[in-house]
Amino acid sequence: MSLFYELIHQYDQITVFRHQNPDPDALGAQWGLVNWLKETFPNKHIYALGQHIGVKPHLFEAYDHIDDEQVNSSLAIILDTSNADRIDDQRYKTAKMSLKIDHHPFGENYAQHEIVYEGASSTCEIVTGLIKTFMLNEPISQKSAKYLYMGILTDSLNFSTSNVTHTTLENAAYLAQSHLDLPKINEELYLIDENEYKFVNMLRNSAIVQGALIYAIVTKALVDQCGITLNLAKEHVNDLGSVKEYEIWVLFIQQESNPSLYNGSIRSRNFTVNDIARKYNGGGHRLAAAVKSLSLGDIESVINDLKGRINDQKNS
Ligand SMILES: [Mn+2]
Repeated sequence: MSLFYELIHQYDQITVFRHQNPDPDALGAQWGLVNWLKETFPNKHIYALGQHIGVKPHLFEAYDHIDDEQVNSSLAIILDTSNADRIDDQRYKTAKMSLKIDHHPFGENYAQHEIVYEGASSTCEIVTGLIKTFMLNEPISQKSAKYLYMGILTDSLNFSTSNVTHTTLENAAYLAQSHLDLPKINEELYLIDENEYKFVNMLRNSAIVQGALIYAIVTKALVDQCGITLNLAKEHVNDLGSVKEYEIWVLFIQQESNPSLYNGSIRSRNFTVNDIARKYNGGGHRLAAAVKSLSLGDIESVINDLKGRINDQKNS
């Protein structure tokens, strides 16, 4: 804990990074931390780095464009990212000092210092805990609190995943003290438009069920037909979940840059899936993992491995 404060006190220039194709946890942690640092240390220079924007860019802010020298002299804080390759802006390497804050398992040691809690339901939960201790439980600004709350809410699927603990709820309650408009945050995050609605219907209709496994392969042609993007389609993996009979659900999405390859998101309530994901250029959390750059043949192998996992556990 004290590591975080010592590092922050030591550096007047702080650069904040997160992973590529950011989800609301990566973005919420980044913008929550950046705003809180700016508010708390008005004399320091704080920068948010990255190129990729999330699927709801209007909910977050515009990145800083800074030159290499400014990165060199900074403390780099890298959020929600377990492997170095996935960091959006590789200049984190040139920073004077680096600190990783994350909740993903099986990480790589790319930073000089680490604050990693695999048990945390989100990176925002960890960042909130650090800030809460620093603030001696005094509330932070509504703006910073809202960003952090969005990450806690989305990564924990509205406080429903197995890694939600009293700490998750305490940290969310701490943020709620900043007069958050909770129904409005829910609307901003979860209301979908008609195009997305059309997509979800098509997704559910085209999904393939094999025993307790359900999966769908989403092509560019399909999303074009619905008027949405491949990136947005990926956010809908859990539209295949919450069915009692399906233990594992998987969404494969065609790559924009190489249409013969697909990325996938694998989810389960009970069955470990990240060890299988690691065999297919991926990884992630025990019950929520991703695979990358798969041919249709690879997809078949992933499906077989996942079916094997279901059979093994049912027989054991
Ligand atoms: Mn996360």
